[in-house]
Amino acid sequence: MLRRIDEALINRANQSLLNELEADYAALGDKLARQNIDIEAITRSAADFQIAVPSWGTGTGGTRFARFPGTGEPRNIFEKLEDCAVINELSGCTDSVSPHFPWDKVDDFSELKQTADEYGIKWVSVNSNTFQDQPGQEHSYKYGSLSNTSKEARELAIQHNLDCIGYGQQLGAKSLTVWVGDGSNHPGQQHFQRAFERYLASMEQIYKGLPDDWEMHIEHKMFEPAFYSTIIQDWGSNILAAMQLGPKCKSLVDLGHHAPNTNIEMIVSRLIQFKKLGGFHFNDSKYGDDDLDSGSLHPYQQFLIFNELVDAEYRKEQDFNPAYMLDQSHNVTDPAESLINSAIEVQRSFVKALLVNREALYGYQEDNDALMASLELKNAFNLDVSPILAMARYRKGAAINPLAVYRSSGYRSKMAELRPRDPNATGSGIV
Ligand SMILES: [Mn+2]
Repeated sequence: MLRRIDEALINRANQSLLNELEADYAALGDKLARQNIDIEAITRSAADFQIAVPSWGTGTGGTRFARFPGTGEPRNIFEKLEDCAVINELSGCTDSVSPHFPWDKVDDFSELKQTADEYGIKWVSVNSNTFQDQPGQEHSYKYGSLSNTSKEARELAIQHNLDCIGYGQQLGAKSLTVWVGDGSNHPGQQHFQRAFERYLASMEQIYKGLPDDWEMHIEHKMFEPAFYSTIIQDWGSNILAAMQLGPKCKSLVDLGHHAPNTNIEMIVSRLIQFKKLGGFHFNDSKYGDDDLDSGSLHPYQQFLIFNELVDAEYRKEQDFNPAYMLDQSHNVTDPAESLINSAIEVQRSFVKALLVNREALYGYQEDNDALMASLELKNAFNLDVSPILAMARYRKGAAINPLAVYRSSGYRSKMAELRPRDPNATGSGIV
């Protein structure tokens, strides 16, 4: 097993914090026991919770205005994988990576898979990129990809998605996430129905190329890079497309891809009900697709989403297995630090949702007791579950205080020496 962070460093740091953690954990355990909640069961669930890291999130993101790269950033997928291993070793809850092609394309996928295996990292959903032209590309995506009026451009986009499935198969992935930047900037520019028909016809070709045990996830986004209309602008178009394409096609919810104040948890409920929830891109936002760190602004919204997810698990909903992934753009922080912190913030929402007394909540709902129903949720949200998260990490050999260990390891400054910046490097964290 390959490692990036010295186990002895983690162990030393953990030993210095263990007494304090055990005391906090025991106190929380007593408190939960009074509510008939077994803290050990919650801690086991916390330890099982895993969220994927996006390969593109390991580098500094950027805006339309500028990108301010940090030092020691990964320059290729092998180096991104190294940083993902660091994030997992410290957080204990990110054992998979989601790659993006062609950014992460390599000549030898078996070498990439083997390296990931040695780090104990799995590959999950592969992402296609038809929102920018590649050097020398014959048919441009300027006016769209899968919905382009040009048959040649559409075929190029279809083939790229089929190629992505092939790369993913070599890595052991089981799903393809399709987000397209297709849309229009002017009223009248595009015939809505014809464009959607072209998109669906293209997606049918990709769907036919899915292996039997694969899923295809469609990601909706209401604006950007097209600012008047987008082809899959919201969950309505998304679920329509997913229903049209077939049972292996599901919808993916990126939290930032909605208008401010949208009731995302209710969208999640609808997708669960119709067996169309494929997965998530977690992030947070204030105004638009800001791609801010998960839970940094709206932790209650994130909790309410997990309330729906845990409820579906509690009800043993059939065919319910959404993929969890972060999708953030880190502009002013060390991406590894943000990803560690964000993964834990998502795990925190999951754990808090486990504390809700489902039967009590159903009772309040049946009795139309609005206040007690909302307090059942709010009381779970208000409880500090940090000792559970820290204990889950400690028992897995991860860090009780991951950020402190990361900083004391000097990882980034070591990488700054080993990874001199490539002046031609591009790529932002916006997806
Ligand atoms: Mn996304």
